[in-house]
Amino acid sequence: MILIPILGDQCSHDLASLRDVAKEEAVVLMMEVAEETTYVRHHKAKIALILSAMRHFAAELEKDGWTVDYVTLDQRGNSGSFDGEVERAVRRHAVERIRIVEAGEWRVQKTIERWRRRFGLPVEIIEDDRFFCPILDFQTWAQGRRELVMEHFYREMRRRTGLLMDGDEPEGGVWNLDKQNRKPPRKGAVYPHPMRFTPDAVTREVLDLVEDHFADHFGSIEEFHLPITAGEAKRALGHFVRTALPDFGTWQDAMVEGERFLFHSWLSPALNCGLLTAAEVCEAVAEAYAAGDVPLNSAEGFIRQILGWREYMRGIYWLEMPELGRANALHHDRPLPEFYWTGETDMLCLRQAISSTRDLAYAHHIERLMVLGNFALLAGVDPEAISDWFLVVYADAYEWVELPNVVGMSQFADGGRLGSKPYVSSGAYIDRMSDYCRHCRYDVKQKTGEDACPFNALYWDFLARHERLLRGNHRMSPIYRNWDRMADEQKRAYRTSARAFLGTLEPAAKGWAKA
Ligand code: FAD
Ligand code: DLZ
Ligand code: SF4
Repeated sequence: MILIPILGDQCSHDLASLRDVAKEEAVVLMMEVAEETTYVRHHKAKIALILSAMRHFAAELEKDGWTVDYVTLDQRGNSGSFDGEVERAVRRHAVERIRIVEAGEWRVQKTIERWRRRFGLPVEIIEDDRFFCPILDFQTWAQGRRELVMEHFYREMRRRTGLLMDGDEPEGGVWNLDKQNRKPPRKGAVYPHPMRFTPDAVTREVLDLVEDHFADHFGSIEEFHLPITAGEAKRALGHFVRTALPDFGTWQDAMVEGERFLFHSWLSPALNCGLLTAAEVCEAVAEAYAAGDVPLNSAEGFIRQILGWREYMRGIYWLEMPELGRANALHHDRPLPEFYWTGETDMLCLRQAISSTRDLAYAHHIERLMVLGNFALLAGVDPEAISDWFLVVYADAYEWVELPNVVGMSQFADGGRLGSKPYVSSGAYIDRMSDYCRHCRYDVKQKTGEDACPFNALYWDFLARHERLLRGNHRMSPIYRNWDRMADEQKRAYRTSARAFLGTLEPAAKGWAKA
């Protein structure tokens, strides 16, 4: 018998381990295990999504003729770990070999690599071809390059896949239309909403289980409406392409009070647990463009997120692990402020992003980068603490995509290997790209003092603190020239204001992210 363990983020019917195997010679093993539900104390919605998707996927496989050995979280004898459950399954079935698709996370991959020795059985670890770029291909691309520029990687991927290509040339004659994609919110705009799915009996049972077992985890599941089967995810994709994609590009960076999604897709939870493949999503977008339903700036902007950023982040993760998990180039050591968990802060932009995160396990990209990440970086929060937070709170968070985004892109903790400069801004950027500041208790126009937007003083204080490292960066030098022109008194006022504000931050209680 061949044992085919399928992990929670591998709920894909075309999974490589299910190909070229006779169904009658195989047992599929799916395991709900405590180790995965609590290695960080995930948002309740993320646990609900994974367990419900796994249960639905197992039922679909059985319908399709596979024998599935499904271990539920509450099952008697559940050992609580992948190791323990594979060991029990090896004893239950006459297993001759194990066949598994490589794990998404480094920690789990290391576990799988020990199985051959542990169980004394052949273990076939198969490449995860749901990604466009195999891990080894990325490593070959990265070899010998001093800078790993995403845009260069992306162009190579466009050529390789033929997506939005006109022969050897990019569709429309340019590779990247981002210049058209930075518009602030438009007054009176009406935003579509991602498709919502009413929980069925299986999902309702999982939601009850989550409330029972994980009551003290962060977040709410009252608004749980995510797609949990491939069929639902496909409908959500179609709905997005019709209703939001045409405007996705232009308002990609905008933020609006009370609007959680704007023109974003909210497809990442389905994509990352395997209900949708990256190819399926990119092809749907390219087809909509070819049919004339979507402008090029939106189609290109969206495809770049998946074919470019998503693949690039995965490549970086496997290139840089395990060191990436410990990176702290700026030597930041401030504990995460408690308000990241409670939402109790007067800063409206942060309150908005945190309430969306709590209620939906979602915040869109620019909130993650320029509000939540920006604040943590300016305040000097320990990258591991903010990374744990990001891994806990989003339904799409798996370490392979979370860590490079947080530690690399957002916190500059890799010293600039991933991004050529830190993503930092004062309140002016948030004011330009949102309508938040109008209703905030702080004044975004004031530079220093108790009523001034905290981002303003924190921004200059950050630049002053890290002058030695950052002044030489050619993309930062115009900013340092502004600093140089500033009167000493002004500089001192910024630094005093920043220190006073930082002194008010309550450190997070222990136990939110990890037991
Ligand atoms: P859309 O705006 O609709 O974008 C479409 C798709 O592009 C997304 O579904 C996603 O698959 C992909 N994408 C876009 N940007 C990125 C990116 N930078 N890296 C990888 N894929 C990208 N994404 C995750 O999937 N998991 C995470 O844990 C995660 N953590 C992040 C942490 C920080 C600090 C930052 C700045 C970004 C993070 N991202 C993460 C990337 C991005 O913010 C999310 O993919 C996106 O917000 C998901 O929402 P959406 O599906 O509505 O995206
Ligand atoms: C995220 C998650 C959770 C919460 N629970 C499970 C689980 O019980 N069983 C399982 O197979 N997978 C789960 N996952 C997803 C895994 O963490 C994910 O598949 C691995 O981290 C990938 O390496
Ligand atoms: Fe955020 Fe500052 Fe604007 Fe308030 S004033 S919403 S803290 S950027």
